[in-house]
Amino acid sequence: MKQRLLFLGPPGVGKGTQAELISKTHNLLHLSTGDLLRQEVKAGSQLGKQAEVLMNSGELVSDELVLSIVENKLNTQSQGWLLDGFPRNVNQAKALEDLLKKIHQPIELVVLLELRNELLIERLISRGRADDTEAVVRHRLEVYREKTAPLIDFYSNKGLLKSVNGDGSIVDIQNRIMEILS
Ligand code: B4P
Repeated sequence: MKQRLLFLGPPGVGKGTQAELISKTHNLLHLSTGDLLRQEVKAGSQLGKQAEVLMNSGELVSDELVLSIVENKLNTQSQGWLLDGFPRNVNQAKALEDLLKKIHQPIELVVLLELRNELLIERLISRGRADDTEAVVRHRLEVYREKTAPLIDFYSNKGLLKSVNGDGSIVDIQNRIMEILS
């Protein structure tokens, strides 16, 4: 069973939903940079204040800020982990590679969740978070295509990537992911 996983895909595809389920059933540390940033925003920290403006406009938060969060969590980690929503661009992916080399914990599998734009927009707008208005969602999708989608080739070229259809019930998608983890 694969123990060091990365979930990749556009906003609203269900990365967070599936990551939570799979990390529980497989006893992995679930590390969502989105959740960690939202915690900082809620706590009103300096970091949270910087992140909030960017998140609410659909932009990515700075690499420096996100990397400091992830490094702290992974450095002390001995069990398996599931990274959800990180890395978000090639620079973050390269920094992660360096960090994982240092701690001798290479990625075992990158799961790419896929879904067409109309369904992504529908799901996010009905969720209704502060960054889920239609205009912001459309911008987040553009940011994804431009900055995050290049990671598909990045990981595919390393032979690490498997795609999963993100259309269907939560349980169906969970089963599809379980199949490729064994
Ligand atoms: P994230 O928190 O990562 O959120 P997301 O991509 O919008 O959502 P996700 O794909 O996890 O969808 P979910 O399961 O929730 O990012 C938010 C922001 O944080 C970014 O825009 C950025 O500003 C910042 N950020 C985060 N990481 C960063 C990084 N590394 N670098 C820089 N900035 C970063 O599902 C969406 C909805 O669909 C939910 O309502 C869910 O209930 C529903 N759903 C899920 N599965 C479904 C299904 N099968 N059928 C129907 N509905 C479903």
